[in-house]
Formats: sequence, C-alpha cells, structure tokens
Amino acid sequence: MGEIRQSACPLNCWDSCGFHIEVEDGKVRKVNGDPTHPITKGKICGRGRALETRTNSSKRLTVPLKKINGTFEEISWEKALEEISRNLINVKSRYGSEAVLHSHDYANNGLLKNLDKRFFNAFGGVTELYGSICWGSGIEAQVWDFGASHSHAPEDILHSKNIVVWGRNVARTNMHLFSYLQEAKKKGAIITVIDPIHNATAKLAHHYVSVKPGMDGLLAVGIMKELFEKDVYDKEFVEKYTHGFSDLCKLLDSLTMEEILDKTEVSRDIISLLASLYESGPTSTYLGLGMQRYQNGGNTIRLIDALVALSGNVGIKGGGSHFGNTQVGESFNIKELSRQDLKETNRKFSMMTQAKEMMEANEPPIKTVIVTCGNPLTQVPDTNSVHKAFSNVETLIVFEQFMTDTALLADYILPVTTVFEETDIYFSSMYHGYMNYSEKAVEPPGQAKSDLWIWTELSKRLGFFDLFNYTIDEFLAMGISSLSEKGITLEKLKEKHHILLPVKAVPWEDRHFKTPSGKYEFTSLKASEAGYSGLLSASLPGEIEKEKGKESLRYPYTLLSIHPLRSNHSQHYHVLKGMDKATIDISPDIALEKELKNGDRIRVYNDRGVLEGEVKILKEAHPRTVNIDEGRWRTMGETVNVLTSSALSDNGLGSSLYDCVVNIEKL
Ligand SMILES: Nc1nc2c(c(=O)[nH]1)N[C@H]1C(S)=C(S)[C@@H](COP(=O)(O)OP(=O)(O)OC[C@H]3O[C@@H](n4cnc5c(=O)[nH]c(N)nc54)[C@H](O)[C@@H]3O)O[C@H]1N2
Ligand SMILES: Nc1nc2c(c(=O)[nH]1)N[C@H]1C(S)=C(S)[C@@H](COP(=O)(O)OP(=O)(O)OC[C@H]3O[C@@H](n4cnc5c(=O)[nH]c(N)nc54)[C@H](O)[C@@H]3O)O[C@H]1N2
Ligand code: SF4
Ligand SMILES: [Mo]
Repeated sequence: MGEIRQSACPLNCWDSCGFHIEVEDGKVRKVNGDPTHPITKGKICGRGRALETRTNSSKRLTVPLKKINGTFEEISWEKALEEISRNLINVKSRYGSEAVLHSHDYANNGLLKNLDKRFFNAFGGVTELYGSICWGSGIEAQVWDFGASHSHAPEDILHSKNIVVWGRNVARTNMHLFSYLQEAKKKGAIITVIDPIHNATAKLAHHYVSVKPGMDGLLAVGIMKELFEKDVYDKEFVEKYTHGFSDLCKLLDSLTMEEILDKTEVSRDIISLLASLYESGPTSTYLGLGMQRYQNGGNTIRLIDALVALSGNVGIKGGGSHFGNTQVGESFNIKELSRQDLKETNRKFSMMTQAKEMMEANEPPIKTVIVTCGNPLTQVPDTNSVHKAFSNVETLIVFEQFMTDTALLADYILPVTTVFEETDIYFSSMYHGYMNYSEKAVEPPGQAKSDLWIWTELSKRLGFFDLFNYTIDEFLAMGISSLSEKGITLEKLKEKHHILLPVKAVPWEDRHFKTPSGKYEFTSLKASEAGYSGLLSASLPGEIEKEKGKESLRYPYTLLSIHPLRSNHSQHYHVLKGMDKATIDISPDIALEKELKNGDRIRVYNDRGVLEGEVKILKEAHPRTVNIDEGRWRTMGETVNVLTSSALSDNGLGSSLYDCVVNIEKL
C-alpha cells in the first residue's frame, strides 16, 4: 500500500466528500473515503473512486494543441500563450472586451476556480453567463420566498417525523442523504417519495407517489386545499411571519380538487395521505432539481415552499424545504477573489440560450470564446444550435483534461490538471456545510497545468500580473479571510482537513427572512420589483402542455434526461466500460402501446433532433415517460441534449430540460 494523503472530491455533487488517497511511485493508486469526515464518514461513490481512472487515463490531454487546417497539432505553451494573448488584445482593441465570451459551468467545486472571474474582470469585463441550467429556477424561487435558499444541517433529518423526498433521486445522486434516510427510517420516520419514476430511493420509502411530470406545484396546491378544508394550517406563522396570504387563498379557491386530480394524475386518497403527513410534522421536504427544469419550474418550487410554510414546517427542527444551501458558498470571500470592481463592462448572456445569443450578438459580435470547467457541446440544451454557434466562432479556446465534444471544436486546447495535481479547498452549496482541504499529491502528466497557472501566465502578457502575483496559500487565505473572525484560518484547515463553516443548522429559526418585507413571502416583492407579478400561480409546463393541445399529438411522450448513476454528467463516460451504449428507458405503458421489449432498437425524435438507442423498460413510471440519462457524448452516438429545449423557466434563471416532448419509432 502506498502513502495515504488527504484529499477531497471536486465534483459538482450534493455530497462534497472527504478523500483519503493512496499514492505510490508518484501515482494515485486508489481513492477512498476519509473516515474522519463528520458527514461523509469514509463512504464515497463510484464517481469519486473513478477519479483515479480519470487522472491516470492514457486519454488525458498532455500538451497544448492548436488546430491547423482542421487537424490538431502540438504547440509549445510559450507559443500558445503568446498567440492567445495577442488574440485577446486584438479583439479587445477592435471590438471591446465584451467580444470575448466566457462559457463555463461548475465542473469543479474548488475555491480557486473562482479566479477565472478575477482574470476576466481585470481584462475589462467580458460577456458572462447568468442563470443556471442546473438549479437556477429553484434558487431564485427560494430567494423570492425566503430571501435565500438555505438547507438544514444533514443530521437535522433525525428530528423529522415524516420525510418527503420530492423529485430528488437520492440513492443515485446524494448518497449521504440516503444513509441519513436509512437511519431516520430505523428511528421510525415515515418516508415518502414523489417522482414520475419509481427509482431506487422509492424502494426505501413507505409511500411512493407517481406524479405527472411538471405538475408538482398543482399537487402542492391540492395538499394545501386539504389543509385549509381541515383547518389545520399554522395560523400563527401565517399571521405573524408571512406576506401575501390572501393571494395564496385566492389561488387555492380558483382551482377545484377535481381539476387538480385530473392534471396531476394523483388520486384523492394520496392527496389526503400527503396532507396528513404535512399536518403531523415535523416534516422535512427534500426537493430535487429535476422538477424545476420545466418552464413552470420556479412556480413549482414556490408552491412546495408555500406548503411547507403553511403546514408550519419552516424554521423548526426536523422541518425545512431543502433545495440548495447557498449559505455554504456565501461563507467565502468570493468578492475579493473575483474582484468584480475591476470590470468596466457587463454584458450577460443566459446560460441556457448562450448559443442563440452568441449567433445574434453584433454590438459587439462574439469573436473569441474561452471555455473552462464545462462541456457545453454535451451539456447545454439544443445541441444543434450549440454546435452551430461554437463552430462558427472565430477563435475557440478550451481548457480541458480530455478531448471532449467541446474540445473537438476548439482552435486551441490547453491541457489542465485534475484534483490530485493541484491544491484547493472544496465545498458544495447543495447540502452540508463543511469545507475540505486537498493538497497536490502527484505531478500532472506531460505539460498539463492548472487553470490558475494559465490565468497567471496570461495575466503577465496582458499587463495585470500584479493581480495574480500571489502564492496558492495566499489566494486560499484570501478566499477564507471572511472566516477569520470565527477563528478559521488556513493553518487550522490544513491541520484538520475539514471544518464546518458558520452556517445555520436550522435556517429561519428566528423567523427573520431575507426578503424585502422580512417575512416569508407568498407574494414576492422582489419579483414584482423585477417586473414579474410575484404571485403564485397554477402554471403548467410549457412544451408538454402546448403539445397536448395539438390534434395530431406528434410528440405524445415526455422525455426526462436524469443524471447518470456512474458518471458525473459527461465526465466518466469515456473512462468506464459499457457507458458508450445509449439506453432509452420507457414506461411499461409505452412498451405495451408500441409493442417494444427490452433490447429493441428505437429512435427518439422531435423537431430539434433525433437519437437512437436500446430500449429498457422501467419497472414503474408515469405512463407517458421516456428517460435517457444525460451525459453521453456526441461522439458516442449522440447527446440527449440534441432533443432538449433551451427555453427559459418562468423566472428567467433556469432551464426547461425536462419540459420536452418526443415520439419514438422502432428501428
Ligand atoms: N450519480 C450522479 N450524481 C449526481 C450527478 C450526476 O451527474 N451523477 N450530478 C450532480 C448534480 S450537478 C446535480 S444538479 C444533482 C441533481 O440531483 P437530483 O435532483 O437528484 O437529480 P436529477 O437527475 O436532476 O433528477 C432527480 C429526479 O427528478 C425526477 N423528476 C423529473 N421530473 C420530475 C417532476 O416533474 N416531478 C417530480 N416530482 N420529479 C421529477 C426524476 O425522475 C429524478 O428521479 O445530482 C448531483 N449528483
Ligand atoms: N439533458 C440534460 N442536460 C443537463 C442536465 C440534465 O439533467 N439533463 N443537467 C445539467 C446540470 S445539473 C449540470 S450541473 C450541467 C453540468 O454541465 P458541465 O459542467 O458542462 O458538465 P461536465 O460533464 O461535468 O463537464 C465539465 C467538463 O469540465 C472538465 N473539467 C473538470 N474539472 C476541470 C477543471 O478543473 N478545469 C477545467 N478547465 N475543466 C475541468 C471535465 O473534463 C468536463 O469535460 O449539465 C446540465 N445538463
Ligand atoms: S461524486 Fe459526490 S458522492 Fe461521489 S465521491 Fe464525489 S462528492 Fe462524494
Ligand atoms: Mo447540477
């Protein structure tokens, strides 16, 4: 066995696990869980273990590449940096700095990954992306309701009498919550799963509720109506601590229970069951991200929040409406790292519609695109548009570890390090409140460099090296300088490896909300300031509903594209066996209707694209549901995003990936 080193998972995931890695002869041999981590307790998932495979893969990019006449040729770092700097200077002088677009996602949870913003701000401000394909609708929804999206500490679930897992695929995506569910169940908690697919989490549950995709908000309305009818809602909370209650009442009155049963396809008995669970709390609600990836996604989360508030489950132990946990990220001094004050201009494109906006931009046009920590060609909706936009841009620069779908289109590819080859602090604003320290354990292969090294080298050539003339420890200390009053220093973190950030274990316990009124807002003042009505509504999913009205019903099925078990998005497909085969999950009803059996080859299509794969019949799913796990590469057949829509969610900040209709055809 090699030497054991402290590390942490960098992947965009709920769990933010601590690692112990085995290092031998300058190589990472094995990734294990850190048994001393208070939340993740030595248990990690396959995606974490496979970071060893990713790091040691012979497919790693190890030298800078430049595309010349359609083929990639090796180029020295010196020359690549020189040419890229010259390009940035030229573009800025001819069109302004906004002619550069930074396209990214959050593939790496490292604190120092925020230094990309420092670079672009120092450059003068580029065209940035706003919103989030991942969780944008739900975060904004909770900002409107509570003033922020804050979750309870993981162990608080043990105070819950009832637990509702609402659209979160816990067994697959959030393994430590799964452990807590098992513990809570042993202690007697009643667990309910609400999901169109009877997933592995549903197997653990006492009750499984199958809901029509996109109709969860109406389901919450149905439950609230019942709480009203029985006159069992939390009157004190409503009176003292909420704003807009009469608007909520109007909404509840405007819908009959029959309409709700018809639209949600949930039975009256189930609604009564759910109402009784919310009535006899404390009841915690673990919201997933799937159900907010609809055109009505923000309103859906807001209606479920309203149910949690109305039933008296806000700010109490064992309660809560758990979506994100942004108090984690807010603990850091991101302001100092990113230096927003340096930028002179501020154009923003939506993360969802970046391709369309790139193609339409003319004041100034987009000339150069830099991609970091993201794989838009695989992960951003409506791939055909993304492909067009990224192929047509004059200069595309991609910082990558592998030859991804996006890298293939690049003019320059700069090879970057993996987690074990750099030092950073990792955290996730999704679940628990610990930050983890991870020190460089091995040398990178070939000439791969960290993102930070590249920003630093470019800063020298662009004339703002003073902003990057810091050691890694100095940058890390800068990022956690906001914690010094709490006695948290870099030295202490290095010694302890993981430290709990100053986050509230039970948010909103003091009933002071961060909304404009200081109350929980059923009707959002922030939303009305931004030009929205701010009212809760009975909105329906977009594409799914529109299609329903059409006589021919060209696209009778709803396509979900949930997160894959073995890969974090597109990151593991190419290094694991058996991942390149496209599987198309269909509900038993569709199998019957289309006379399909397991293994049949089918084609899934809509107006945006087409994808082929092999049928797998789901054991139990909502009747018209099709699912294709996201993350598979274009070069392995096709990405599911060739079918998905780039339409925005109702609050403008989220995607509608699952609000997607398709048809299927046997091959
Ligand atoms: N294995 C694995 N784990 C991951 C990731 C990964 O790629 N792989 N990615 C990480 C990231 S970035 C994220 S954002 C999280 C996401 O974590 P989750 O929210 O758990 O995952 P999703 O796949 O987005 O969807 C969750 C569930 O939503 C359900 N769903 C879809 N539509 C609806 C609906 O209309 N109503 C209801 N009630 N349910 C619906 C799906 O059937 C699915 O079971 O997972 C993280 N963890
Ligand atoms: N159809 C469909 N599409 C989806 C989703 C879905 O549910 N369905 N989920 C959405 C969600 S929740 C998310 S979060 C996004 C994720 O979208 P992305 O973050 O774009 O997806 P990843 O596959 O994680 O790809 C990130 C890329 O970053 C690279 N990378 C990793 N670490 C580093 C690093 O330190 N530096 C640099 N420069 N690169 C690095 C990886 O090699 C990888 O190629 O996808 C979204 N897309
Ligand atoms: S991917 Fe998530 S669950 Fe798996 S090791 Fe990383 S943080 Fe833990
Ligand atoms: Mo995500």
